[in-house]
Amino acid sequence: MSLKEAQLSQEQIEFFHREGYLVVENLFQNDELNPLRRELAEGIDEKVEQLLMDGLLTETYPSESLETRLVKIYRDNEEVGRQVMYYLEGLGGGGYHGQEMFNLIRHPNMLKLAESILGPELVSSSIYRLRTKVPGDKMKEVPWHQDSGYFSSHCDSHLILTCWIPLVDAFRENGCLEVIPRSHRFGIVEHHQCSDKEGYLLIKDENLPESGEPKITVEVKAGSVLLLTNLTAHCSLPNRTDEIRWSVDLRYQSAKTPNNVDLWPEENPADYEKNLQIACSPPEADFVVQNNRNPEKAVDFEGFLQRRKAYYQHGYPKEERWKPETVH
Ligand SMILES: O=C(O)CCC(=O)C(=O)O
Repeated sequence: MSLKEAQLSQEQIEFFHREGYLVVENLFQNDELNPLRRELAEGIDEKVEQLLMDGLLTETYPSESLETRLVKIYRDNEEVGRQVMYYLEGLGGGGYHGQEMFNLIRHPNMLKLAESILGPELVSSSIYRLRTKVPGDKMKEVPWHQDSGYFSSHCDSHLILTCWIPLVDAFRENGCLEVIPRSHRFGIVEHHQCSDKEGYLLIKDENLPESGEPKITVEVKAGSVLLLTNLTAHCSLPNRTDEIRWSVDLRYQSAKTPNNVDLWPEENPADYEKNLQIACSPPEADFVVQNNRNPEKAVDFEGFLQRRKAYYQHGYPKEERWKPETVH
């Protein structure tokens, strides 16, 4: 898609605000996602090589595709398969920070699309995730939630745009997302911590926002993008195929909304308090991706790595938002 076409139409913008989601078809030519796919395949190579040297695996399946190689490794030894996955994803899913991930976050079509909804001054955050959805892995079935459930409460009234980008065609059988249209109109609802999936929150069925709309299964082709608001209730289905459903979810917000782009973590109590009050996800680094008045403020790859590293090393706590009543 050309840059001009990546600009959403008025009709698309109205649909997004009314329904709380929007699928933007063919934002990328399929080969535009290949550099990231290649980089991920190289990451798998690297880790597999290391595990081989450590004597932890014998068969490495070098001729398998990105969709199938890890599945084979998992089937031989789940623990080893998880090591490869966590090497890429990081434990919380937000660890991946290769050059091609950054290139996707800064892709002109992504910025144009985000600008259509959020305006020209754009901040992105490290609350982006790489999802390696291995067939049958229950940990990869994400329960019903609103993204705001994971963010600080002072950001509930601000729009944080989730851009869910499958790297392969995503459909019901391989675990695409389900969404409740118009559910973003009811504010934040109560979330609980999942006891069988550490780190995940869920909305109990009886607390799901009653928009009157039936939930829908949103199938998205590789190259297309699903947009969600931070209050849109959604979940992801099980992967019942033999291949991995790879995807990334990126997040953008207007530079006018709370963010920590000007704050560098220091052992300074004033900054500590300030970050808790301003950032929507205090442990994670926000960074400027587009500033038309001061283009030099947008980070380059080195700046992106530097900010991520500084926040990772500092380890800011999050708001304790939901009481630790656990639900399966
Ligand atoms: O990709 C998935 O399976 C879940 C994604 C999700 O829940 C999110 O992006 O908030």
